[in-house]
Parts: sequence; C-alpha cells; structure tokens
Amino acid sequence: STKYIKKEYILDNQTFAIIKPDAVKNKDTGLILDRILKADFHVLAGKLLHMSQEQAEGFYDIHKGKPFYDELIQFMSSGQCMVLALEKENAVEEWRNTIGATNPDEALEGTIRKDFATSVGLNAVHGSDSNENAQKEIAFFFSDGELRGN
Ligand code: IDP
Ligand code: MG
Repeated sequence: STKYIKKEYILDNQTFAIIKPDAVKNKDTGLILDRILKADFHVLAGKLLHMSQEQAEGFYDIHKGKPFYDELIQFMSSGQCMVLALEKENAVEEWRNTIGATNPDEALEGTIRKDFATSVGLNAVHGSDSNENAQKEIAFFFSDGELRGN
C-alpha cells in the first residue's frame, strides 16, 4: 500500500506582535514602531483596532483559567491596539529578544518592555512564543488578502 505523509511547512521568518492598549494610550506607538523598523523587521501587515471582549478571549484562549486571565481580557479590550505581522529571519526569537521579559522589572536594558512597560500586566507589547503560534495569531487577525502583496 502507498502511505501518504502529510508534511506541514511552518514558516520560521514570521511573528505576530501587538502594541498593547497601555502603549497606545501613552502615545508610544510611534516610538515602538521605530524600534521594530530599526531592528530590521519588515512589516507584512498592520492595523489599529479595538478588540472586543470576545476577540480578546479568543486570542488568549491558552491562558483561560490562569489567575490573571480576567484582568488580561479586560485590559486587552480596554482600548485601541496595533496588531502587526512581522517578518525577519528567526522572527519569533528575534522579536522576543527585542521586547524583553514579561515582567519589565526583569527585562534587559534596551528592550521595549524595559523602556515602555508599566507592570507585568500592562507590558506594552505582545510577541508570539513559537512558529506555530505565530501563524495562528497572524491568521486570527489578518486575512490572506491583507498579507498578500508584500
Ligand atoms: P508573554 O506576553 O511574555 O508571552 P504570558 O505569560 O504569555 O507572557 O502572558 C500573557 C500576558 O498576560 C502578558 O504579556 C501580560 O500582559 C499578562 N500577564 C502575564 N502574567 C501576569 C501576571 O502575573 N499578572 C497580570 N498579568 C499578567
Ligand atoms: Mg505569551
């Protein structure tokens, strides 16, 4: 018999970022975009949006049940944010290094969270934690059409 092996090719040069509502409210959107561009990420797609509670719940489904979940959903749906599909070689790791630790007290000098985050909750930016999640998160907010033409 013939066996068909389905191979899934997961891109390793894309990641998903959010400039979170705290950073947008603090008028840091431009400064954070500047960091992104200066770190040689290519912006494949980006848009401003105000997440509904349902969108925030869908996006952060993996954190459901955690003690900070309700606070996180409330925060992420509290105002406008900017969602971005970013491209660079080794994008996920490069972007995590650029943003720094979840808790700004632990974030290294020169990272975005060190310079723009207020607390572990209000931490200015999001970054995907794996190539698989990057593709899921990009697809959660962007249609194929929005990602084409770059
Ligand atoms: P990450 O954003 O660095 O990947 P995660 O552990 O995936 O961190 O948590 C997702 C988001 O949930 C964080 O960026 C932060 O906004 C929020 N969060 C995480 N831990 C806490 C906490 O202990 N208190 C309040 N909010 C938290
Ligand atoms: Mg995470």
